[in-house]
Amino acid sequence: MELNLHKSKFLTSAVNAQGYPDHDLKEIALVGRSNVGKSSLINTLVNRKKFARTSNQPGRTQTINFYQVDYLCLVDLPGYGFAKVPVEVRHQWGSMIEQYLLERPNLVGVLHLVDLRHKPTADDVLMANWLKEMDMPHILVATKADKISRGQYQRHAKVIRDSLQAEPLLFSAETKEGRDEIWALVRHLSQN
Ligand SMILES: Nc1nc2c(ncn2[C@@H]2O[C@H](COP(=O)(O)OP(=O)(O)OP(=O)(O)O)[C@@H](O)[C@H]2O)c(=O)[nH]1
Ligand SMILES: [Mg+2]
Repeated sequence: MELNLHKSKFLTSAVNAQGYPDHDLKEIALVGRSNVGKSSLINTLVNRKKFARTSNQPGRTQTINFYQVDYLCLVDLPGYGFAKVPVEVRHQWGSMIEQYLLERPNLVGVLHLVDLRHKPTADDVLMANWLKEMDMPHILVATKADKISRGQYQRHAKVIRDSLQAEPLLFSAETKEGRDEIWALVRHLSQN
């Protein structure tokens, strides 16, 4: 079913289950390292520049943010693996993400974002394995494709494929490459 993007709105931010919205919407969550482009991807999906907060500073998104888009809900999670965040805060974020992914009944699928330019980190591998173990439907997205020349796409995609055992969908928030495919897959996930 097509989505009406005009029916997009920020719902709420939460740091624990008490703060999650009380609704029946199916949720698709975005996970990935800090600064990988989770919030930017949400903005690209809804065709708005400042819908989800983005920043050059890794660690911008520090809460779980819920965005309604018509009949479904996109969930922007804090990024993992940012070394400059104090270790206690990292543990807090880790448990925030984990609790959401493990316990949220509305969750029907996950977009796992990695940076097309870089070899996946140990945290990326952990997340990929965890999603598989949990049998969580998920889509692997390689972001910032505009920063790589097309001639190098396959070489970079192979590094990700070899490391995470999945084919990444290439995406750019700058050029909007991959946007329509992601929407099609997200709609598909929301039918689960
Ligand atoms: N060139 C380019 N820059 C991007 C792209 N996506 C995101 N960025 C930039 O990368 C930086 C981080 O983007 P965010 O969307 O805030 O990243 P995030 O994953 O939400 O980060 P946290 O909230 O810290 O976890 C910003 O400066 C964005 O403009 C992209 O596809 N291409
Ligand atoms: Mg963010």
